[in-house]
Amino acid sequence: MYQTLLRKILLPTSIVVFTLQPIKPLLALPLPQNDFIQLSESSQKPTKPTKLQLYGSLKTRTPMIQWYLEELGISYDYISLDIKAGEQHQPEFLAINPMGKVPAIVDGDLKLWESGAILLYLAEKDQQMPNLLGERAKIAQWVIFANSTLSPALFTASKREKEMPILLMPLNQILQKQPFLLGEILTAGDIAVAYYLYAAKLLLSLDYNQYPNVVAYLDRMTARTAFKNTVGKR
Ligand SMILES: N[C@@H](CCC(=O)N[C@@H](CS)C(=O)NCC(=O)O)C(=O)O
Repeated sequence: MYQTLLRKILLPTSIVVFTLQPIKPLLALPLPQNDFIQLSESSQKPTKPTKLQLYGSLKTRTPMIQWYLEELGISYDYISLDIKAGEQHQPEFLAINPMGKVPAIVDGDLKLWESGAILLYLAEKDQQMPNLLGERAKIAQWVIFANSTLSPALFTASKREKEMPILLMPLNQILQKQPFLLGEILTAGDIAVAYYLYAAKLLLSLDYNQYPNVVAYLDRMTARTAFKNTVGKR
């Protein structure tokens, strides 16, 4: 019986154990470098990290995006398009934004246009968005308000007189209580709203003197270093 046990179980096991022993340290060794190179060349292309690219033009909404990129400390390459010469309608740019409008960004595989969407993307990218769905929606609310309600109200002559008090009075009340639109912290919503308030003041010589908290807000926003390095320079 012992002989059978020795022959059937112990002997084969010990052969396996002893045969594997010298191999074990070999398994722990890294593969030779060349093997790694061949492996990665044949199975997957090495991905080169690329810098975010911003396509834009000076007298457009592009500086608003530059302002936020600067606030967040995100480095980027700027590709300037000559809007007057129609470079935004060239096939190279239409492949990025088929609508032929600036600003637009390319970030890795992502091509994104619409200034509001870009601001919200940058906030997400830089982990500036709160965890709570409702709080994230509030930031989107202000960005969309700036683009689709405030900007047309300020820049459309026929709307301005009627719309300005309707929008600026509540804005003035909100800014009486807090330094930024959503409280103590600057968000992408502040960049969008302050940008349009500033642009309308500059381009149309609007004054907001009836709304002192809006004036103080705009003074605070335009005193920021990131603003001075971008929008303020144009
Ligand atoms: N709602 C868009 C507006 C984009 C837009 O109209 N961009 C203008 C410059 S601010 C443009 O590219 N104009 C050139 C053209 O229309 O050919 C956004 O916020 O990005």
